[in-house]
Amino acid sequence: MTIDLEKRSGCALLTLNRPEALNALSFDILREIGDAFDEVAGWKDVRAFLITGAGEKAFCAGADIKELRNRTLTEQKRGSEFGQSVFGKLDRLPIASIALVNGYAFGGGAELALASTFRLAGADAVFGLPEIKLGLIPGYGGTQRLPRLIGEGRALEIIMTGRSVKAEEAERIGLVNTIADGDLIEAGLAFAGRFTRYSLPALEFARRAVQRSGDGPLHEGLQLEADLSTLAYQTRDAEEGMAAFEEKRKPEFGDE
Ligand code: CO8
Repeated sequence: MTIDLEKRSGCALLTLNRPEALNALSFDILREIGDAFDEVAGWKDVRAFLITGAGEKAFCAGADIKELRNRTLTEQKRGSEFGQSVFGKLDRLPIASIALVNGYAFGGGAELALASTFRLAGADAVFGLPEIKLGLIPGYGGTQRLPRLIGEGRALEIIMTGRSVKAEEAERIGLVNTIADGDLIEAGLAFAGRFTRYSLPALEFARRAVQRSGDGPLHEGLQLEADLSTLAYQTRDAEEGMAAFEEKRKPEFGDE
């Protein structure tokens, strides 16, 4: 196995564990990541999903370049679609995911972080989509998720120059939510603690509505918002939340 999957303080924690290759995404590790996402989807007792990379140097240095060579076009296309489908599983999880980016997040590694709900950077984090330097372009979602996050102009500049983005700039342009001091896993658990006390259905509906905001026409997004806010309204948690407000007490959400 080249990943570790465990539970930590009410969260799922996945560690890419191939530090000798800077956690590069071989086909095997991608498959393991996909299986881990499926497994976590069935865990009822976790409220957020943290993803990190083993070793001091890298979150993940991208697709395994040594494996990329000598592929047929069909293999290449399937490879790209496979990586996209693995990272796409994060969107469909009932819980939010947080990429804890230590060191390099390049290529497919940056794309894994982009597919996560939130990104926390260590002070040493460096992002990049350097595929252009290999004569390639991003293939695991980077051309679609980066512009949605930071805008087309900045995304084009980063993708077409292949330049690196350090933690401070990443925070300034909205590529990461925040820079964390100290132990990144502790920081990730603390970050998760800022929302995991709320009702899981409400958190999921909010995430789904916001994630669709860049996808289509405004009127469709507004319809989805109306539908999901009505679903949230029908939960016991909404009843409890509004009752607790009136009774001037803290709500006790039961995730239903
Ligand atoms: N793939 C395979 N091995 C890697 C990768 C990688 N992406 N990155 C690092 N490694 C290996 C190195 O080969 C080296 O192994 P060895 O010791 O056996 O030579 C080991 O990890 C340590 O790396 P370095 O010695 O290079 O470490 P440095 O600190 O000198 O440099 C860097 C760190 C700057 C991160 C450097 O390793 C680097 O530039 N790596 C490549 C980054 C990159 O270009 N990533 C993008 C890859 S392409 C991609 O992600 C998407 C392609 C399109 C998808 C298509 C789908 C099929």
